[in-house]
Amino acid sequence: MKSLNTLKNYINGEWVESSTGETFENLNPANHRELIGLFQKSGLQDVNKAAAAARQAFKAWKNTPPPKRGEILYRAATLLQQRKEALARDMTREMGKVLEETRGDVQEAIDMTFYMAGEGRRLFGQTTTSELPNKFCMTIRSPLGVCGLITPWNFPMAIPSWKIMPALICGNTVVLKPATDTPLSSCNLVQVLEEAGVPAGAVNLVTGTGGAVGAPLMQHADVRAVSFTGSTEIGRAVSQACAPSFKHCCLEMGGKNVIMVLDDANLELAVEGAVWGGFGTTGQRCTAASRVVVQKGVYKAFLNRFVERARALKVGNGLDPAVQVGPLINEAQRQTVESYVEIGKNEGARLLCGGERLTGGDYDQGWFFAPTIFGDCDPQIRIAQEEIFGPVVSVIPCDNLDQAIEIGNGIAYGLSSSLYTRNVNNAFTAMREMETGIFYVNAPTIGAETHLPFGGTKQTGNGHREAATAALDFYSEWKSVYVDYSDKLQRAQIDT
Ligand code: UN1
Repeated sequence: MKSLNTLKNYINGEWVESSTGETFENLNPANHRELIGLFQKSGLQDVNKAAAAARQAFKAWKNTPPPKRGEILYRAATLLQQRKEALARDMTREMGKVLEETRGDVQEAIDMTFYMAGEGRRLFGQTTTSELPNKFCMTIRSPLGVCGLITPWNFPMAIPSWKIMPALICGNTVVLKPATDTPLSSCNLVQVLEEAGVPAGAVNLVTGTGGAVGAPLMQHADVRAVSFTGSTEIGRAVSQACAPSFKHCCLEMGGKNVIMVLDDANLELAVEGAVWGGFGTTGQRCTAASRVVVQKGVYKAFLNRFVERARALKVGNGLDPAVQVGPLINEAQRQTVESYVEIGKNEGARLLCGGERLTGGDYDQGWFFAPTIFGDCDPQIRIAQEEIFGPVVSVIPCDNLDQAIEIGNGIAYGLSSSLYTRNVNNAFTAMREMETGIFYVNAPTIGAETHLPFGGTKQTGNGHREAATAALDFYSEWKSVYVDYSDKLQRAQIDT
């Protein structure tokens, strides 16, 4: 059942083939006999063309009044709303997560696009006083120029929108390099932006590998800022590529997020949260709750209930409304997950459910893996320390809140964490002590909203935040403006 749908790059307002003349296949992870489409296997020349188009378009776009830029984004958000169902279906086919979740992914893009459209009438700076008479001081936001955006496959539309929309509203132009596993959703998003009236060159899309497209993009002399979401390992390379020319660089990398459950928690709610946080999106979220730390008084009861719920999850093709957990993104990812299961077993963790690929019938056509729980984990073992990016949760016992916090913070990452408790003192103590960029009380570690800053500490990020007005701080620079209307030379710090 092969379709010959060939999708193109979008450069300078036109859909064009890559200079290499080559394409790559995008397969459905739930059924790898289904070809989603052929996509351009681009190279250096395509990056150069896209960066040149973005540079060319920059001046007119930056001088377009921000409310007008906002109107275009508003139209794009409306188009996304109208097409939500079709876009979600395309996304489930190329990425695998269940339809309910891909609808959520498109919704996140809609939310971000409306949010940033509204920013077109704000983009607030400050007015302030001067130490000298008849002098006025203010700050304004200036765009940076061409932004290179490199996005992952797990949120194929939401994450590109987190980067494109704030970049555009601030007056930048962009070149997007989407993940090779999910280029269709990026094509769909860029098509919407084209129809909404984004001028030629302001948004460019180049598909292909990280090595052939991502690397030259982050090194390109005309690119002033790079925003990357992906692994900590690649993030480090992005940071190094940006350093020699001082490109601004926003990195959103790994996570090893924790749910902490205290004896005084609503246990059923905590179990439900751990199931959604650990196995939602098949565990393929940087915010996934891959560790659960449980206080001893409820440890056994929690574990029994958690395993029971995980065993009952229906794994399959995400287009089937009865399915709760889709496949992994590709065979390489499945092998990674499998190897971590072996590591966990060898480290002495107790495998309580799952731990194996699913086979037989339709399972043989996809990259399916059973929801997996390890109990009685030592917090220091590799499966409790390293990001797996799959449906594997390590459960760790603890004595009290202090110990839970110590274990929770005892990792290299700092994206998201959560505490289940009915005690307000415990909640506020953990809120203060957790070293993560996102913290939840009585909710799992996933599900951030677009009007709050998104990002993490330690090896998760490099100090920037996406979403909310925090994103504007990355995609613009402050310009401090002094207007002297005294009609004479006034010297700051001297003519006091
Ligand atoms: C990611 O996994 O890279 O907070 C992003 C969440 C989603 C975004 C996750 N809104 O889980």
